[in-house]
Amino acid sequence: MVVGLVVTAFWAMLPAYVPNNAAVLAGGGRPIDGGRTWGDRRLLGDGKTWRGTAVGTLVGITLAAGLNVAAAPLGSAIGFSLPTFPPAGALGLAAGAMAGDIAASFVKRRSGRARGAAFPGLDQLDFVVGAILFAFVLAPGWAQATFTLGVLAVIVVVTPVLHVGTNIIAYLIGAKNEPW
Ligand code: CTP
Ligand code: MG
Ligand code: K
Repeated sequence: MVVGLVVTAFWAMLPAYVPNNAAVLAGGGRPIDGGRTWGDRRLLGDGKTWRGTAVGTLVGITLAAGLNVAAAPLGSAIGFSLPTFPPAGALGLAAGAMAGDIAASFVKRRSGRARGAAFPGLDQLDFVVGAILFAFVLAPGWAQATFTLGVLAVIVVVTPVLHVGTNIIAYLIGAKNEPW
């Protein structure tokens, strides 16, 4: 029962988890804010780029398409029914994850944090809130059926653990500048 919830939650959130990591690997180039400032601070900073955002979103959508193919055979092999992703749901999760992370950078700059500074709590959940919000806007029926209260509860607990773990690995292999 609980294992089923965890498996479903993890699977349903994969198109939101992977874009962040893809953006880290693809990052660089022109910043989204074009270097603009508000007061004496950047709007978003050099850590939010067009390339990272575009690649992250595309990787998330592509991953969702792959998961759609794997859901039935893998699900019956492990004995769980794994959700599939309609195009609007996949777009919502991937683009929403990127948007949540971008919104968090705006909050970080406004609160005086430099690029790369940690903001515990926000760092681990910004993309989750963005992804689920966008999914509910773009694919409401699917999102309601997929993100039940139980699944949402698991996501809020499990995501920070996964996020911290992934970022430490990304830091250790040299893909990320900070271990958060
Ligand atoms: N990245 C990107 N575009 C995005 C998100 C991330 O290019 N939309 C890349 C950048 O190279 C960024 C790296 O991934 O430096 C790490 O992402 P993140 O930790 O989110 O950014 P920070 O550099 O820490 O900047 P911020 O403080 O604004 O979060
Ligand atoms: Mg960072
Ligand atoms: K971030």
